Amino acid sequence: MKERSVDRATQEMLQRAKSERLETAWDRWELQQPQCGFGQLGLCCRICNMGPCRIDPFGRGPQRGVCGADADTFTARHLGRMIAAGTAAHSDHGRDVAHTLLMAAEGKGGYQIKDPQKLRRVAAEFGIGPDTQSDAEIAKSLAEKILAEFGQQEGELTFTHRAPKARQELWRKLGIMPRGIDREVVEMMHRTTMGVDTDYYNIILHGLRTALADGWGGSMISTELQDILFGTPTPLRARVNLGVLKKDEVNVVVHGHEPILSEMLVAASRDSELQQLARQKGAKGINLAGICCTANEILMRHGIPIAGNFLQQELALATGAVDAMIVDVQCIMPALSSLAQCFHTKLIATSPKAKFPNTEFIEFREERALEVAKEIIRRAIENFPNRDPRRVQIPNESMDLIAGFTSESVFRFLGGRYRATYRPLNDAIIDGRLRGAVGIVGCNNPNTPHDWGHIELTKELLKNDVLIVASGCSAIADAKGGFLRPEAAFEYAGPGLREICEAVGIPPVLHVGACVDNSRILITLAEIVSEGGLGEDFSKLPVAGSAPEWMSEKAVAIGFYFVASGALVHFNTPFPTLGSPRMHKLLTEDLEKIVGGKFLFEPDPRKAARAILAHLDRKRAELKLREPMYTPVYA
Ligand code: SF4
Ligand code: MSK
Repeated sequence: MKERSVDRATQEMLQRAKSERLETAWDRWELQQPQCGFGQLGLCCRICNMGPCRIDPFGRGPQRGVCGADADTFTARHLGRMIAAGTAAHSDHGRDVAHTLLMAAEGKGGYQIKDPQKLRRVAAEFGIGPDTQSDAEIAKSLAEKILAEFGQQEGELTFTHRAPKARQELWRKLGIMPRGIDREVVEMMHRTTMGVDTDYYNIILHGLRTALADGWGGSMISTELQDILFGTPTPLRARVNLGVLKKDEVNVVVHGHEPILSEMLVAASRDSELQQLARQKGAKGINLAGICCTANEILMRHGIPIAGNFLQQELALATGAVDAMIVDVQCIMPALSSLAQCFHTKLIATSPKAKFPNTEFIEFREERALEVAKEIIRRAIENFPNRDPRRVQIPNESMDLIAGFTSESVFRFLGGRYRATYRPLNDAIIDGRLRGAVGIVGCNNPNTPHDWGHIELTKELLKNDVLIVASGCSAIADAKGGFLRPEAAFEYAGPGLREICEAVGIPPVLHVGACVDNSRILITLAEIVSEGGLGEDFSKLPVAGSAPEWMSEKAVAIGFYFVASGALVHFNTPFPTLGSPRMHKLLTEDLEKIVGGKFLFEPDPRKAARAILAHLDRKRAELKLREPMYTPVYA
């Protein structure tokens, strides 16, 4: 099982799945081999009913679809639609949070404003004041203004004004400043339908604009409003991996993305009547744990343990110990419904946007949030006596971690308790103790050994004095690997990074949250630029991003908004665009001349680390910074 995952808990459960003939994503991936070459290269199109059309990559067959579209158009249209889908997912999440803020302001549902200071700070950016208004009045105006940004037809998204001035000017000059979130997504769908935009460059330019509407729009709205509603995270300790499931407690696993649901499940799981009911049913308590990004959300705010990342969702069920798995939206494998039926586990869907055949559905409504959450937990408790202890196998694997870093808490930590400033971070980069910083994010994918890409890339960068910020399933991989403990600085970091981690007591990998919280990385970069000494724009900074095991369309949108913001972004496997050499060159070379950022595709994490380090060193040289203090150590 080592070829499938580097994580021991996963290996153990895969062994179990094999012996009990339980099918997993890895088995289905193998059954799909060889995967469609046309699809991989982006050379199929089924946008209209004259197709599906294919282009022969060897030049012997057709080079155009029925309508005359060529490989450049095929690949650009497909990639544009991936960006639109990813942006739609993050942004629809943001819309739900804005709606919840409006309900909280109107006193409906059980939600409250947990960070009124942040509410006032963000409201001021939207021109809302004066401070004499009540929190509820401010929250109402803010929610209304933000909801209007989804349907805005002209103008600029407010959060784009957090970017450095030079970057905003560039976006305006290129015509890619996002106007309204829904508008950019709809326009991408329009442009890429049959017979509209066929210029690959023009399509990708709008792809950049659509992605910016995600990073500086939908995702940033999700993050900021969640902080206002549920509290801005502060660093805390917790545990991760399948070993957090308990033999003697009711195990409730929440999986998906929106903390509107998971926050209420946290409250319901602590309800004294339900705790008592659990004891009456023979359990010692209620153990809530998470999978994927919703796990990151409640980890950061409540220290709720994480059971695993994307590829562990089926394996959590395979422990036989999960009494209920509650899902909302995104990254939920359809296979869960049949797998749950092999055990006593109740799979409960909650969003009208995401129903699953043969699966219980309890609609989660914000108006009755706590009531619904309690009902869900009650069903899990009532299912506990149905658990067959002889079929329970929980791997004895879990790891300590510290999570909950935000642009605000990085600020406080690195600036010292009394001096809130990014100066020490900037100085560490300037004097070469830190070579730079890299955001490692994104998913798992059975096309790469599970967690291997995240862990190997992290190791290589840490030993070369690169500070890592991590989110999503990558942060969970690094947590399982032990990189989110302060001690990891002694085990893995180069001398410069170790010195900093030791002085301020932070791990060398900072967990910044869920996928939507990649917007925290954008905010942090904006703070670094405004602190001064490292150039006037993001594209000057010795920083980069990476999604070393990507799977989702959301990862494509994230990659594009970082590139549009001026960063080098590494993905392990290429986008489905290799069928067009011109598109590949645009993504990996030409974009840098246009927006300052570009893509790097490299499946080997060690080679990727070398390329990223070379990029950081090039940026340092351009800024005329000192040579890094310590000699590079390559694998
Ligand atoms: Fe074929 Fe053109 Fe229709 Fe695509 S849009 S399916 S290439 S005819
Ligand atoms: S959950 S998008 S697998 S990171 Fe956000 Fe993980 Fe990727 Fe889903």
